[in-house]
Amino acid sequence: MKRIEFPKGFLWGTATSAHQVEGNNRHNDWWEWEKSRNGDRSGEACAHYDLFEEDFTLAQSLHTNAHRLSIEWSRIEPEKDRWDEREIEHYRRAIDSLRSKGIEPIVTLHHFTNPLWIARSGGWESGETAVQFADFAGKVASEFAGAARWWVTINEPMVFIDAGYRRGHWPPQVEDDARATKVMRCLIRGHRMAYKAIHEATAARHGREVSVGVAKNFLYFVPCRPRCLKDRWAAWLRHFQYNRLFLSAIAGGVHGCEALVGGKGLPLKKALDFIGLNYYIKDFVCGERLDLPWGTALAGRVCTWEHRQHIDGRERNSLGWLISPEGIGHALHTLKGYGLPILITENGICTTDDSQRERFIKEHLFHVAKAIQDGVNVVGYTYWSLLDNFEWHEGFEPRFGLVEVDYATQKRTPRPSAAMYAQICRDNAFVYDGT
Ligand code: IFM
Repeated sequence: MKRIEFPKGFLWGTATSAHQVEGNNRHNDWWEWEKSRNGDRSGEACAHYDLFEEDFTLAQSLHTNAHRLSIEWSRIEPEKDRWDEREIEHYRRAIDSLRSKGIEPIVTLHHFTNPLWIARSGGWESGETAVQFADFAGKVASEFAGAARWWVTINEPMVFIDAGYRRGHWPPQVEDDARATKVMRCLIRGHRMAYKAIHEATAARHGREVSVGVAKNFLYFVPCRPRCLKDRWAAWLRHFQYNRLFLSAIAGGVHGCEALVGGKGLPLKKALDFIGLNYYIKDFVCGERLDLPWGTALAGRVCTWEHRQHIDGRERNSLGWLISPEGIGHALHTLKGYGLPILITENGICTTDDSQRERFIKEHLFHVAKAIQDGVNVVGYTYWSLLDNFEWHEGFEPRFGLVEVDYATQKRTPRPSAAMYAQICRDNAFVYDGT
């Protein structure tokens, strides 16, 4: 048994995203796409748009001091250059509600959904989208930066690219590496422009410092056959492309040079104040198709090699993802190289066995604490998710919440894991009985 302690001032929180919890986000591309497919539609979701006060009171009862939420672009700007003041007021109330409860808001600006007018004018394949996104970011920052210090521009850019433009199971359902590469460049540009816009707007309007980052999903890639050189090389390259390239293109310094191999013409100045880490799983990589020419492999494309997960009987979540707590330590040590504070913006599990969630949280936090002891500057942890919610194309079945949602009645019931997490948040420490 060990007592694991965290640094003073550590941020303990939960995370959600607008489309997954609010309900009735009618003006975005997901809403439109959901109409035409078999499967759950987001619909009312968790009715969090109306119930945010109750939900933030729950977050407060968990002794959290931070909460990550996203602002739905299609609500604020339902048509090009038309700002909806009522929706701005809604988010002002939500952010103020968090602050009044002693909970630091962490505001995400793009969490997978796009306003329909953006999607219809080319989405993130159009160079204009980065400009529009920066406008939105500047507008929102000028409204809320007095109340919010932490800003995440884009959530999980590589997931957005991979699911929407390479594997094609999310809108706009494209399966094309060249188009995926183009989207990656536009997202990098969008992040960089939004970074500048947020800083400019907050300095001008509020004269205060804010921290702007990206929420970067990190996969723990390991070679299928640890002794096979091809597999090891493939795992390293996949790590380079998936985990590092996007960050390197915005982190500046020597990492900018790394990004240069990913694409010509990327600007290399620093545009990142902290790194948001989203970590869930480990993935096995095999190198059978490592015959790709170098140029292709290093052109910044989303990787096209086969990679597969071993069916090796290890622990999985209810979606079949392979759980690997040590992977979060690996991610943190990798990210340490960027020399920026790291905020864990997502980590969580979908399961119907709540004791698995408790174990998951403690095991991951154990590795987080170990990394902090090794000198990694981790400033906070936000569990995904406060509530069960709409898990994109997987619908409502996966249960990620500390708090159970009955979708028929919208009744919230905190799970035992919520009480366990609350105790960790309150004590800034926990007793670990694992190995
Ligand atoms: O629900 C998602 C979230 O929107 C982004 N990160 C991963 C979560 C679980 O899949």
